[in-house]
Formats: sequence, structure tokens, C-alpha cells
Amino acid sequence: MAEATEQTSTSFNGGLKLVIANKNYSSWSLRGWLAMKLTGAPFEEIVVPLRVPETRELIMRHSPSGKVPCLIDGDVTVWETLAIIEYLAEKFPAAGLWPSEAGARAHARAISSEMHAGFMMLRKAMPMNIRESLPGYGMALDGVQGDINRIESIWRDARGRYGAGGDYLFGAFSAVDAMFAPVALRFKTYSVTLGESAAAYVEALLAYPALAEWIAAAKVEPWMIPDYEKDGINGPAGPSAS
Ligand SMILES: N[C@@H](CCC(=O)N[C@@H](CS)C(=O)NCC(=O)O)C(=O)O
Repeated sequence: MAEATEQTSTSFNGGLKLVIANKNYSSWSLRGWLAMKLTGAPFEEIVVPLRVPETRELIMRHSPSGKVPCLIDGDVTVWETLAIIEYLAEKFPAAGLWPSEAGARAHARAISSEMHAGFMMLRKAMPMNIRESLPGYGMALDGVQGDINRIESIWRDARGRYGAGGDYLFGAFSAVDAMFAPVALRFKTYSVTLGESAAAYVEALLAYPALAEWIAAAKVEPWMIPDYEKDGINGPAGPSAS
């Protein structure tokens, strides 16, 4: 049985703490964690496993919404990924979480919000599962291809308008790339067919050192969640789970 206690994987105490869930499955945790890494600041990482009897109680010790990620900075608690990003952007203005130019920044926030609020079919049909390879799975639900098309269009547009200075949506890696990193991992797990520019962006994301570090940690985690594994998701033969 999975060990149902939170795991603290750094020895840093007395500063920022980020509560997250399983690295293999938790896409929101990944977004918050990448934003935290982007600041360069040391932080304590508290990992709570999802879908064990103690999950809710363990998360509620830190996060009033019962969801992760949750950032704790002394007496300040910030939950909701976009709120965490904004807090970190204000606390670490030199870290470049958002693009410096106002128009680019507004665009980055718009597409980050679109990611936060949308792409429900993709998120439902292709749960993040970093260590698996499930080609052909996940395309069974209506609307998945439409989500993929919109994401490709978002990426192409941002890269074309703002990406000249580097390999990421606004050149250098920023918070908006943290928002889309789990999508790249889903596209890899489910071998989604992509156009040339989207495929190149996925490659660039997967090569980002902090993401590579997360992936390596995900692969050695002890926990398994059947609903997000092959038999629990929609396969090519039709929906096997709602
Ligand atoms: N809107 C939230 C979503 C957070 C969320 O759904 N987190 C999931 C993990 S990926 C969670 O905490 N689930 C708790 C549970 O399943 O018990 C955010 O932006 O941070």
C-alpha cells in the first residue's frame, strides 16, 4: 500500500514551502513547481499522494481549498496556480515570470488563463501520466482534437509574435511555459500528432532542465492511480471509464 504520509524532499526550513501532489500525475502541481523553480529561490517541497484515504486531510493541513499546489510564505498562504504565479512574480520581479513588455505580458496572461479554464476534453481524455506511453489512447472523446487544434494555434501565434529570443512561447522560459508544460507531457504520453512548430516547442519544453528533473522524480514515485492508467481511461476501442 502506498505510504500515506506527506514527503518532504528538501531539508530547507524556515522559508517558502510548496505543497504538491504526485509528480507523475499532478499537472497543477507541476505548473506551480516550475514557477517556483523559475524564481531560483530555495523552497521546501511537501508531497502529498493523491487518491489515498488520507489525501484530503493531508492537503487540508496546508491548503484551504483542499487542492494543490499551495504556496506558504510565512503567514501568507496562496492556493490556485495562477495566484501562486502572480505572488511569485511580485516577490521575485527579476525572475522574469511574465514577459516585461505590457502587451506581451497581457497576451501571456490571457493564454495562461485560457489554459487554466479550458481544454476540458483534453484534460479528461488524456490525464497526465508521465511514466506511461499510451499511443492512440485519449482521442476517443469528441472535442479532444478541437482542444489540440486550439493549443497548437495558441503556441504558433505566441512563438511567431513573441518567441524570437529563444525556444519558448515568449523567448526565454516563463510562467506561461509552466502553464503549458503538462500539455507537452500529455502529447508525449499519448503520441499526439502535431505540426512542426508545436512539435519543436514540445521538444524544447521536454529539454528544459527543471522539467527533466521533475520527470526523473515522477518515474521513481511509488504510487499508482488506476483511474489514470491504461485500463482506467478511454482507449481506442471506446470509453472504458467516464
Ligand atoms: N484550480 C486549481 C486546480 C488544482 C487541482 O485540481 N489540484 C489537484 C491535483 S492536480 C488536487 O489538489 N486534487 C486534490 C484531490 O484530488 O484530492 C489550481 O489552479 O491550482
